[in-house]
Amino acid sequence: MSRSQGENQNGLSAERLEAIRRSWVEASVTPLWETAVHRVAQGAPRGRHWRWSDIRPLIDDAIAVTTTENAERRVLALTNPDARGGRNTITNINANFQVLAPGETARPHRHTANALRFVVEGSGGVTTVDGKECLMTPGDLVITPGGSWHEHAHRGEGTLVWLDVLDVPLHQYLGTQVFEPGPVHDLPPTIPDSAFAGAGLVPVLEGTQAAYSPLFRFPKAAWEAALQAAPAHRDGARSIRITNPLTGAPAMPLMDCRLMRIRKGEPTATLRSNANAACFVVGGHGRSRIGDQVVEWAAHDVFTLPGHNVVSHECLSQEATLFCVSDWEVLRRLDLLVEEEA
Ligand code: GTQ
Repeated sequence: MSRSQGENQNGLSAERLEAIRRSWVEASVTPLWETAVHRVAQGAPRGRHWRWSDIRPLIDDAIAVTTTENAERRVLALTNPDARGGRNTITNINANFQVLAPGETARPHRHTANALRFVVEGSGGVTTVDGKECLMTPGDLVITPGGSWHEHAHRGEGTLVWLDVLDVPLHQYLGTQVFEPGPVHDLPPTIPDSAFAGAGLVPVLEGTQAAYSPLFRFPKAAWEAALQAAPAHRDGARSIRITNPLTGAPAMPLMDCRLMRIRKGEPTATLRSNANAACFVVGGHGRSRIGDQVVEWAAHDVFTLPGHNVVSHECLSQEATLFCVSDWEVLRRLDLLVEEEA
């Protein structure tokens, strides 16, 4: 059948088609066949990499630019154009560097997002979580679970720098992000860390417990000892998870935290997972294959492992330690986790 000019493939006139389009807009409907939702996946996103050698000078500049009186938090956020809106680090996870100069404090607040702090540089830091003081020396991990009051102080010398990892993107997506500034009020009861001094020995508690670990601080010496003693996997790597000692679940419900140690000449088994991770290089240097990409990393770099890629890590120093935070537990709980050795 021949089509007369001004008609489209359905025989509609240009005017009629235009009227239909206007009616869609007015009715707030969208023709799904004209959007990309049924597009076949174009392959996994690429990993992103922030080198410490690029970031470290920016930290001194951040101190020059603002004070903690002006800024709620002096934070340099690691932003990735591939992650929703270009403001996040990776799907479901943000990683940021936070900075305090000696004598500075970051005022108390709380939010529904879970956060953790992995100390990079400087000593004399203290994060107070629901009234519990947690010392921050390099390599220490401090969690500030969703809903807990937290504030930071630098009572030592030199610049204090730590990596913040938060599940903010997930809360943005779910619409559950709530922020409350201090002053602190309605502090919940907490359990002293000494109640967990023996591995596997936990107090019997009355009432309902929070969904997160009552231990907020995981000192470097403790995780180092556990990591060294962990049985090696077939590929030679050793890994530990940071858990809630009362339940064995992740220390915070929506972020899975692991420390992994790899050694020279023993690349990790290739694994494909649909979980998304942000990895901090605690020490050593090496490279990671992320799909067909190779990221060469050194101490204190941050890189992302976007889900669906085949991933393997390789150490180029004697040994290397990676701290990786992922949405693994979110996907697992939703029965969405897919992992395979590839
Ligand atoms: O220290 O409470 O990196 O509220 C982003 C938001 C850190 C914090 C961040 C925050 C914090």
